[in-house]
Amino acid sequence: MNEQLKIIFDGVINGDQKTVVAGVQAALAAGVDAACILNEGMIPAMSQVGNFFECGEYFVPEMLIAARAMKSGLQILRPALIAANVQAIGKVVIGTVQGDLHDIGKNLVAMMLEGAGFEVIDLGVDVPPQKFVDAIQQHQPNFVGMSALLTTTMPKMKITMDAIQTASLRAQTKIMIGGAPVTLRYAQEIGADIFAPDAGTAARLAKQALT
Ligand code: B1M
Repeated sequence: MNEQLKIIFDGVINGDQKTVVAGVQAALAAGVDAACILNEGMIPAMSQVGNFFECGEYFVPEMLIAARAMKSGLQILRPALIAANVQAIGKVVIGTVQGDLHDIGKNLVAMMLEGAGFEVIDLGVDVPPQKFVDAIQQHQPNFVGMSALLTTTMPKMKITMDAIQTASLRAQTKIMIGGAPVTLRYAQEIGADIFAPDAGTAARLAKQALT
């Protein structure tokens, strides 16, 4: 990895927003390819952050500041990526299910997915089943991600899946679910394709499921 990419890589891992922004600006000014900055500097850094989180070396605050640094860097990089016509590796529609206002975990998952190279359409919180259906029709995502933090809102995952099925959209999109009360067993019970216990795993499994 060249010195400029290493600065960006370390900046994301350390959650150092200023270093990442300055690093991306410097790399672009030096003529480093935007896709290379993304694919060889920023995405591997965010994937390392995910690994640290999965193995308990990083906790939520470290992941949040790393994701914020990544987002700031992406803002600088985005115009260059668009100009270079760099395609996202896939598209995800994500939201917290109806009746549920918790979004910290869902936002982390969205940021990790973005960090992994996905285009993320975030529907926010308290998302009714029909809004997921409409978003699938509009955006044609590879995945739909649902988050729930309350045992009382978990059943909305199944209701949303049923609405997706009724709209004949189930075959074209994989469904990933997660959130503190959600388990692999529940995911299997309702027929979701992917369960992820944390944001790092969510990004890793989403990437795996594309291949
Ligand atoms: Co609420 N809340 N809350 N709350 N809240 C919990 C969840 C609770 C466990 C607290 C408790 O009683 N011990 C409890 C639920 C109990 C239950 O259902 N059995 C609870 C309750 C009861 C409530 C209210 C009903 C309280 C009330 O008003 N009486 C109310 C409900 C409001 C509503 O949603 N309708 C309520 C409100 C709130 C606040 C608004 C105050 C606030 C939310 C702020 C916000 O999100 N913007 C809040 C908070 C902060 C919490 C706790 C303290 C923290 C949740 C959190 O952000 N965790 C929580 C207690 C706790 O967890 N210790 C609690 C950090 C976050 C990073 O983790 O969301 O699990 P998490 O996300 C992880 C994974 O689960 C996974 O990846 C993330 C990162 O690793 N993941 C996914 C999440 N979504 C995923 C999706 C995926 C894949 C992985 O694929 C798509």
